[in-house]
Amino acid sequence: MSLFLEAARGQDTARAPIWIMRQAGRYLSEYRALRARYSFWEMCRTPELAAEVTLQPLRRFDLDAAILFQDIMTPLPPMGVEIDFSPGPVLKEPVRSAQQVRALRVPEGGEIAPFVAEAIRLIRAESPVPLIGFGGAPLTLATYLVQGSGSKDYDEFRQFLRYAPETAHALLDKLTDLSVRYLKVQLQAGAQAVQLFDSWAGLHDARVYREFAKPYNTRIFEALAAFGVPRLYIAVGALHLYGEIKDLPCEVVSVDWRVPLSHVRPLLPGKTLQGNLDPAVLLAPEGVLRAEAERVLREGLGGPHIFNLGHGIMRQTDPERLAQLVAVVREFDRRAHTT
Ligand code: 1CP
Repeated sequence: MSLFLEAARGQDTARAPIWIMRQAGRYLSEYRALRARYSFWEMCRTPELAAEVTLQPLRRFDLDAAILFQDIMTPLPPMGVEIDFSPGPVLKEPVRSAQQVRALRVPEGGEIAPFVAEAIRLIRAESPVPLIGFGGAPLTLATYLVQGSGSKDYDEFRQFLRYAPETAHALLDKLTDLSVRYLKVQLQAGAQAVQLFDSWAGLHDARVYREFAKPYNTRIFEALAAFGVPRLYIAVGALHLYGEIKDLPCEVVSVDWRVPLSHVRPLLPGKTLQGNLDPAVLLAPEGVLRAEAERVLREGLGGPHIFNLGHGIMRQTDPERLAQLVAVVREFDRRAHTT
């Protein structure tokens, strides 16, 4: 079995496997070259292009997992919403009324994104390492649908949860059904793990998380249990929510850079920890990069650890720096450091 899958299933491996959030993307010249010729949606919706971009970072770096090239917004247009990228998602018309929520369709799995299933088959035929499928968590998808675009503090969305809680639940319920169908399609096509991105969950207090996030995330993870693949979860800036997140039926929790892994370990009993180098460290000189990466590796001892960044890699990152990071992680023998 691969090191990534072993660690994701809870083994304290001799070396920490490594993959990088947003490892396919604009910091790579070969990505930018393709992107100059195709729109972002064209790249997502053409299986050969999506597979090619997924494989690009694996050709350059000795990574232990691949992540499907798509966006968290991929399954939403078939519900009846129009989304552009500039560069983040922008809704033509934000979804805010009960009537708009009622009008959203929940398509059958086969209708949602047939190009994704095909891309996964192409990737599996080529990739030397396991493939992680992914989706956006319902609360985070709803954040974009209601707010209408990226935002600093998503005030419209936070207001919506208070003014229209019933509409919010109706929306989250549909997004949950959609996500279960979409993620099942990915697993049936050959994805070997799934990560649920709850990027904006950290905006909310624990009470809001308990009401609007936890039951839906739980439903998704439970619906996928029968596949027996590792289920990964990330919420950014969410230390105050770990008392809830610890109960999610998933094997791995990805931690952002704000807190050392050793501090989080007792808060998430039984989970594999993933993370948590600050992506900004990849912009620092080589000596700083090594010292900070080794610190994260030491903090990750004492339980299963998958090395990653605390959030997505920045587009101004020099790919050479990522190669150095992979070398540092591969050299670090966790057994030699465990007393
Ligand atoms: O112009 C371009 O080339 C588009 C840039 C881009 C890319 C490369 C976007 C728009 N999405 C992606 C791909 C993507 N998105 C991946 C690919 C796989 C990989 O990691 O290699 C993944 C996993 C995502 C997931 C995603 N999209 C998240 C969750 C992860 C996170 O960063 O928290 C979120 C929040 C999005 C929304 C989104 N899509 C694109 C951007 C720039 C953003 C975020 C900015 C915003 O909120 O406005």
